Amino acid sequence: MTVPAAPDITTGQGRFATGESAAPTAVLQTPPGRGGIAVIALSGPGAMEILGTIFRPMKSHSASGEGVLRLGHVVTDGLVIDEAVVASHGQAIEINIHGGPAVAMAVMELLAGQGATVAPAPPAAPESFPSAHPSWDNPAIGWEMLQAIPLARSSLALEALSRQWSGGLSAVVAETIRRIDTGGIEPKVAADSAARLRQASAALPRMNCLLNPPEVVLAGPPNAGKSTLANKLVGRSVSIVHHTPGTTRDWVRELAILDGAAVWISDTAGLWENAQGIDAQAVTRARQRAEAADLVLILGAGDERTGTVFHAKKLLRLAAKADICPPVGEYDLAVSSVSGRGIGRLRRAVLKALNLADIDPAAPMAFTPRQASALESAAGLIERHRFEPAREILIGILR
Ligand SMILES: Nc1nc2c(ncn2[C@@H]2O[C@H](COP(=O)(O)OP(=O)(O)O)[C@@H](O)[C@H]2O)c(=O)[nH]1
Ligand SMILES: [Mg+2]
Repeated sequence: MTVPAAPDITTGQGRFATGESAAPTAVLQTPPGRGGIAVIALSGPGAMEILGTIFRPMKSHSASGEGVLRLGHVVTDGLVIDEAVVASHGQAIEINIHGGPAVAMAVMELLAGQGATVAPAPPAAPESFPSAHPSWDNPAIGWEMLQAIPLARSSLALEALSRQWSGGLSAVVAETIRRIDTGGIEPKVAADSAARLRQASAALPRMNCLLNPPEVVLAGPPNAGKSTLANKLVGRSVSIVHHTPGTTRDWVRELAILDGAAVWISDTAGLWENAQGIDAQAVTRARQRAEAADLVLILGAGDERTGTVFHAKKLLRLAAKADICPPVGEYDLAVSSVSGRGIGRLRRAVLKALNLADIDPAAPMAFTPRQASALESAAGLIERHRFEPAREILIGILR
């Protein structure tokens, strides 16, 4: 059994059923990545009631009225999600929140959870978005950022993308052009500039990992604690945990956010030998997923055998249930989903294995092949002191 899928706020699919036919509609009106303000329009019958469940006005702003601006907080379970300014015109309510896109998503999910129908945003008018950052005149990077933003599934990915536009990649390219223009490229400075451009280019695979969450598969014998660990890493119950071996027959895949970065976690049926019938099929599927995964976490508890041998791109061997089973044999990490032992280390080991550890979102990082290859070309030209053609290429990265 799995919990219902989280509402997809871009299509409105998978929202929770309310039993009512005419639910209010929530639309995220600002394109993601547009600075620190997002505007959500909530309208239709019942909109005010929904607003009442998520918005807590400041005491001085408690009086509502036609067109009155009210300052307050968006709250859930007593926790403040963001500061907001709310204006209402009849049943049409405008919610202005201050947080970036990730906060906007959280508020949209909250509204969906309260029964609002999430409607797609109106098509973005390209001219309405200032795709060039005022400091860098970089519309090409701004456009590529807008293309990539829908792929971002974590706040870290969003931040890394928007920082390349507002600094990072744009800044390193603009700074190199400035050095060339001021004629100050001595051999040492040229080498330094080239190295910085190459470093930004070499970051493309990491950006790809950030934007396309890698696949992590949990494998190991039945009852080793795979489903419990999957739930622990994802942060909520998605897999059934049961002491009866073989409970998870098919795989369950969920997005986990590990220290800010997104990875897919697949919980599989155990990889055990001599399985019969439907179990044999489940085992075959588990093995196929494990072989295709970017990383396999193979669990064994106590002296259990870690099961069938298979080929994995990367493997971490976990001694599971470390609270009750003293780790034995060869393993990389001892973990317990119950006591929490080793879980923080496991998160870091997973990120390290996937090249996602210690990402500084502000560091210059290419996020498209176009940027990466242009950076390489420009670096090569600068190393050979061919500054004019390098300058042309650098300008081309920005616009
Ligand atoms: N003490 C302890 N029990 C665990 C731990 N992880 C899982 N279990 C228990 O072991 C049993 C099997 O767990 P489950 O996650 O379903 O194993 P799976 O078959 O590998 O998916 C369940 O009764 C769990 O509650 C752990 O870290 N410590
Ligand atoms: Mg299981």
